[in-house]
Amino acid sequence: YPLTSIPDYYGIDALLTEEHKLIRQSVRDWVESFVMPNIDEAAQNHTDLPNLMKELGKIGALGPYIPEEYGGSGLDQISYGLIMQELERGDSAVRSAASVQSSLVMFPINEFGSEEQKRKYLPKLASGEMIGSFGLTEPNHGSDPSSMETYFKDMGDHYLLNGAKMWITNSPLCDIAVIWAKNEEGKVQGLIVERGMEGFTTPETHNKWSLRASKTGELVFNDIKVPKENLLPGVTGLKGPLSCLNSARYGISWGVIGAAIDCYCTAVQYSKERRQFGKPIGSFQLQQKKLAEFLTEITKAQLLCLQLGNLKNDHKASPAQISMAKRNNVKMAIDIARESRQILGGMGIMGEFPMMRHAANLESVITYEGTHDVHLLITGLDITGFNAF
Ligand code: TGC
Ligand code: FAD
Repeated sequence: YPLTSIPDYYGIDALLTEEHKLIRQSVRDWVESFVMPNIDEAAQNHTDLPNLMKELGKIGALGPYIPEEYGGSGLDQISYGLIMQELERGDSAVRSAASVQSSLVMFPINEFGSEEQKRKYLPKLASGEMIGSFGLTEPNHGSDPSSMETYFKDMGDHYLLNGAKMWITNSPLCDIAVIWAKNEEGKVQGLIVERGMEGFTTPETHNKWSLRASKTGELVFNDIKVPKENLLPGVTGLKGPLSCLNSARYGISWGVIGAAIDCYCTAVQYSKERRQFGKPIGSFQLQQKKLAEFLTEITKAQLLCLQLGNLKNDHKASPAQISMAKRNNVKMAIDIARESRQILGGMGIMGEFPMMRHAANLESVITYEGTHDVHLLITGLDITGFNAF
């Protein structure tokens, strides 16, 4: 479909700067040339795109808001959002790779790391030379991370780390993992675990029907001796990992608009070309209802993200506001992926079209970074003051 058909129904582009539009265009061009021609095969074969992290590094998609002195680009939050949107138009796996590296690995090192940690890790993470993963979720504790069991003990000249993390994006590929564990007082702290440390393994999770172009696995810590300089000194408590989630959830809110746009544009074009009963199917009211609702929901999601980005640029976005955007926009995108597939009839189940892939990916996206229901409860708490967890 022609790129000019990408919806901007409320003229939101007028609210972007020239720099925003240039950044969006450069990521869009890269997605068109690198992701779109290869993604169906990668997803069908359950393989990741070759050299994905280095390619993302080359286009400046890793840690775009990290200061330039540490290898980032010092960009604003709307630029970050636009990058995520374009990446997820290609595939949620590509946005996931950039989300984890940027918001879950570079963000905590930049916010809570020592000067030595920032200089050691951030430039290599920004270029994609080093791959990071983020370990919060455990086999027995997903929505309730404060009950985590992974712990470390102070052994004098090092920490001794034991436990396991599950469902970890890029764990089988990672060079380092920012992981969250309890100290001897039961307080959550962050540690940087490096591949090669004795007792550290990263088994892959096989047979996913979702995010098939992304690697997922475990992080297993068996009596690992972690050097003391690998503790993140700047934060104690669950607010450490949850602040990272604020950044990643914000990026997802933008990202999923990209997946929805890809499905919408495909459905519009198909509905104009496919003829039944002697007419284009786009001339039938029932198909028009679907398309009209898609455009309405995409437009609402775009406005939500743009204002959330403004709030974030001013450091005024509350976790509950971010939660609302994550929940609303992921639901919007998964609904559009499922409904738009129907517009394509039987063709909609084929790999030549993106709907099934996006719909399957979005089943993970609606679950990770806080499930849809957890985000509902966060809004419920914000409204009423009553904790319903
Ligand atoms: P609660 O008692 O409410 O809070 C504990 C402490 O944390 C503070 N806090 C936050 N701080 C910053 N940002 C937030 N969003 C925060 N939410 C809470 C809070 O102020 C408190 O601080 P303090 O100083 O008083 O101690 O915590 P709770 O145990 O009741 O849990 C709350 C709940 C359920 C909302 C939270 O734990 C939650 O969000 N659960 C969902 C877990 C989740 O999202 N996991 C994501 C794992 S990472 C992932 O999925 C990556 S996928 C990436 C990809 O591939 O793209
Ligand atoms: P559970 O917490 O067991 O929830 C099961 C169901 O119960 C859900 O529907 C949930 O909404 C509901 N529920 C739970 N508590 C309540 C309640 N109080 N009230 C009402 N309903 C409730 N984690 C990481 O740390 N790092 C990663 O990189 C990462 N990548 C991931 C990649 C993929 C592909 C996937 C699928 C997950 C990833 N995750 C990652 C884990 C993800 O964050 C968790 O799956 C998610 O937080 C939910 O946890 P859970 O799967 O244990 O579900």
